[in-house]
Amino acid sequence: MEKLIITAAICGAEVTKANNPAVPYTVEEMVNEARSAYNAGAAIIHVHVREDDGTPTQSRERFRVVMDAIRRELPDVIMIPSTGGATGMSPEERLQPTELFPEMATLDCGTCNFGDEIFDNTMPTMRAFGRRMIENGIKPEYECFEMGHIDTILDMARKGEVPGDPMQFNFVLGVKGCTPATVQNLVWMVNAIPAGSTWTSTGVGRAAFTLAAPTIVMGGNVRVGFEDNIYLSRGVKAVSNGELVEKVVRLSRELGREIASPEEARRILSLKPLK
Ligand code: KMH
Ligand code: ZN
Repeated sequence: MEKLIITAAICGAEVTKANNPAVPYTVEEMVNEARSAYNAGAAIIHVHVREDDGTPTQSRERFRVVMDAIRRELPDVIMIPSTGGATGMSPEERLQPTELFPEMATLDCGTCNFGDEIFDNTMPTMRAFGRRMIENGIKPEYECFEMGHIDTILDMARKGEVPGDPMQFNFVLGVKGCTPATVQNLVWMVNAIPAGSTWTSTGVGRAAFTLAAPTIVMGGNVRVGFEDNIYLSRGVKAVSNGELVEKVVRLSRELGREIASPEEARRILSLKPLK
């Protein structure tokens, strides 16, 4: 089995300092949180950006400033900027980070409920995102919130509308209104992707670690971070993203699986090596 790739989703678009004061907004806070996650064992940072007051934004310039600052501090880390942004943003707004030619970016695989909101990903939107990623040489991380999202994206890959083999999936389970974070659902989703694909699971809320454990054993990769969960354990808020990553590292080592460095993660994900 390959080593475990850990992704830290350090801030997301929805969670606020009112939920957990450690949620980063400013460039300096983003860098500090990225560093804490990296030092704990994360090879990948999933990047959302905020204005200094916490308002979610997809501004290309804000992404440039934040990603450059993280890059200066962590020269080899893999960054996956979000093209999901926050619910209600337009496709054009959401696409801005792809203008920075990141090595990867998220591509959300269908419309779904998202708590009280609707996360809108129509077929034309997804085709536009796929075209952009093909043109700009960006490897998508296919975010699947629902079981049907897998079929949708596999059909698009067959038609050449999104980048194909080898595909990297992220099964984001436990969003209110979407596929629940159960082991049965995870197994179903893993069985639905083509051989040779890589995959990550993200357990939202209290499922953060109960989904991580089976994922580690099954050979998948794990995402944790404030975007998905602000608690280290029941009733105990995490003081940093690093603390959440450390817990995954502990679980993985107990289960006999070592942690991938960014260089190892690049090989596992079929990304170009840095040098
Ligand atoms: N904030 C969610 C509505 C992504 O990064 O691609 C969508 C999201 C997915 O976070
Ligand atoms: Zn995200």
